[in-house]
Amino acid sequence: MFHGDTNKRKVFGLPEHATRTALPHTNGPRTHYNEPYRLYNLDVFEYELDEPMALYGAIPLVVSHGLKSTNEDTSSTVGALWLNPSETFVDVGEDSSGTKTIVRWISESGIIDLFLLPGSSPRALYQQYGQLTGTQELPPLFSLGYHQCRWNYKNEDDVASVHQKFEELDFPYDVLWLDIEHTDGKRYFTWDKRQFKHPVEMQQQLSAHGRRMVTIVDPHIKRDNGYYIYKEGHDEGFFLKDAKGKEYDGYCWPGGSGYLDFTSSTVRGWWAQQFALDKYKGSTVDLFTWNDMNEPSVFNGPEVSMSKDATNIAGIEHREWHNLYGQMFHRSTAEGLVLRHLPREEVLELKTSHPSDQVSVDLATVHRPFVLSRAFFAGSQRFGAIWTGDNAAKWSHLQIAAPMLLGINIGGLSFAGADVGGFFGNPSEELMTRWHQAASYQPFFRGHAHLDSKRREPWVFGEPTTSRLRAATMARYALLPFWYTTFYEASVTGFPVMRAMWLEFPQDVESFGLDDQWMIGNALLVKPVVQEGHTSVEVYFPGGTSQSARIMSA
Ligand code: NBV
Repeated sequence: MFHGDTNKRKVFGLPEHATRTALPHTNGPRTHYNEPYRLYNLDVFEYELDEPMALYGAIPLVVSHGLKSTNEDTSSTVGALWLNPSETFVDVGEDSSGTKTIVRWISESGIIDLFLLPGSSPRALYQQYGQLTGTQELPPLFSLGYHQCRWNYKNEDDVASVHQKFEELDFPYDVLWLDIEHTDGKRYFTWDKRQFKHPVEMQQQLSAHGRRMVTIVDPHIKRDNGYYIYKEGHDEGFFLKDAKGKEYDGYCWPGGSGYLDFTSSTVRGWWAQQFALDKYKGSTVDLFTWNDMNEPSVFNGPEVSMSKDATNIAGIEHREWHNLYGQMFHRSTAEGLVLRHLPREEVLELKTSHPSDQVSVDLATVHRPFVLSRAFFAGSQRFGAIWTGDNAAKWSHLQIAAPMLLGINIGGLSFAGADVGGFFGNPSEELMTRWHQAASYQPFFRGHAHLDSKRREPWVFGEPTTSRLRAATMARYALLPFWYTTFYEASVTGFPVMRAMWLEFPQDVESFGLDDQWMIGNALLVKPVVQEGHTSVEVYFPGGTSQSARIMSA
C-alpha cells in the first residue's frame, strides 16, 4: 500500500506491457483494465496495445511516485520488488477515499521475497535498486550507434552492398546484423555454407571500416547428433527434461529442439565457452550476439512456451524459474563474449574453480560484450540490451514505443529499444522518418524488419527521406559522448538513461503522467512527432508554472 493523494501520486514499473508508463489501474474506482498485469515471459505473435497481457520480459518492480500528503512541496519515491520468477499477476488500484494506492501480487509458486525500497528521492531509490539487482552494464561505445538489421541479409554480397551503400551516402552506422537464415539449418554457431562461405573475410571487411557484425544465437538447439553443440550438451546431460524424465523435445525453427539448463552454472560455463574464437568457427572479435526466442519460445508448447512441468538438472520444475530462463541465457552469452578474450588455460581454470561467476571486472571492462536479448527479468541490465520484440509498422506502435521504453527504464534496464520502422508490415515514408527521428533519442537504436516486408534500408525511399534519416542519425552520433556519459552514470548509480520527466522533476505533478516526452540524462528533453500528418508538437517545460511551446519540425 502506498500512501498519498492518488491524484498526485502514480504507480510505475512492472514491465513489459504495451501500456502507459503511469500504470492504468486494474481495479478500484478508476479501473482501466479488467485483468491484472501478467508477468510471464512469452513470445506473443502480433501483440495488442493498451493491454495488461504478458509480453517477452518481466520485471516485478513497482515504483510509486508522488507528492507527500504531509507536505505537498516535497515528493517521495518508494518501491517494492517482488522477487519471484514464476508466473505472477499484479493488481494496481486505490481505495475509495483516493488516499492509498493498493498493489496486490499473486504468484504461482516460490517464496514471498519482498524488498521494500524506501527512496525517498528517485536517485536514492535507484541506488537501492542497483544494490539489489545490479546497475546497467556500460555498453561498448559502438553499440550506442545505429544498427542495421533485417530478417535476413541473404548472403555475403548482400552484406557487402548494404555496407557499401552506407559508405557511399556517408550515412553513419556501426553494426550490421544477421538473422537466423545465416546458419546451416538453424544450427547456431554455424554458417550457411553456400550463402556465407567466407564469414571471417566478411567480418574483416566490415572491421576495416570500423564496423561490427552481430549474429543471432537462439536457445533452441537442433536435436541432431551430427551437430556438435547438441551432441556435447546431450552427452553431458545439459538439457532440460520433460515430466517423464526424458530430454525435453520442443518444436522450434530447427525442428525438434532441446533446451539447455541455463539455471545451472556448469551449463552456463559450458555455453560461455562456445563463443571462444576457435570454437565458434568463422567468428572474429568484431562479432557480437543477439539472443532471441529466450522466453523460451517453444512453438508446440503451452502458450508457445515451455511446459511448466519440464525440469532442470536439479529436478526443479520450470514453473519455478520461468521468468529467469531468458536472463540466464543472456548472462551466459555475455560471459562467453568476455571469456573469448582469455587464453584457453585460464578459461579452464575458471571452469574448474567457479564456473562462469568469475569473469573478472577488469577483463569485462577491456572487452565489453554486446548481447541483445528479447526476454528479461530484474537484473538483466547487467548483461546488455533488450528490445521490445515484434512490433508493427503502424503509427500506434511508434506511439507506444516511448511509454514502453520509459517503463523498462523505470525497471532499471536502460539499454532498451524498439525495432525502428516496425517489424511486421511496411512503413510509409512518413512513418519511417518519424520513427527514425524518435528512435535516434532512445537508448538502443536498430532498424529491423520481418522476412516478408519490403526492403527499407535508409536509402530505399529516396529523397528527401534519405537525407532526413541521415540527419536524425547524425544527430545521434553528434550526441554519442553525451549518451556514453549518461550510460556511464547509469552503470555507477543505477539511475535510468531514458528518464520519465518526473525522475528529473519530481515535484512537478503535471509531468507525472507524461510519456510522450522524456529526458536523456539530466540535460536533454525529447519530444518527437509521432502523429501522422503533424509537423509540430507541444512540449511541456516543467518548472512551477506550467509552460509549453509549440515546436515545428521538418
Ligand atoms: O529470427 C527471426 C525473428 C526476428 O527477426 C525477430 O526480431 C524476433 O523477435 N524472430 C523473432 C522469430 C520469428 C518471428 C515471427
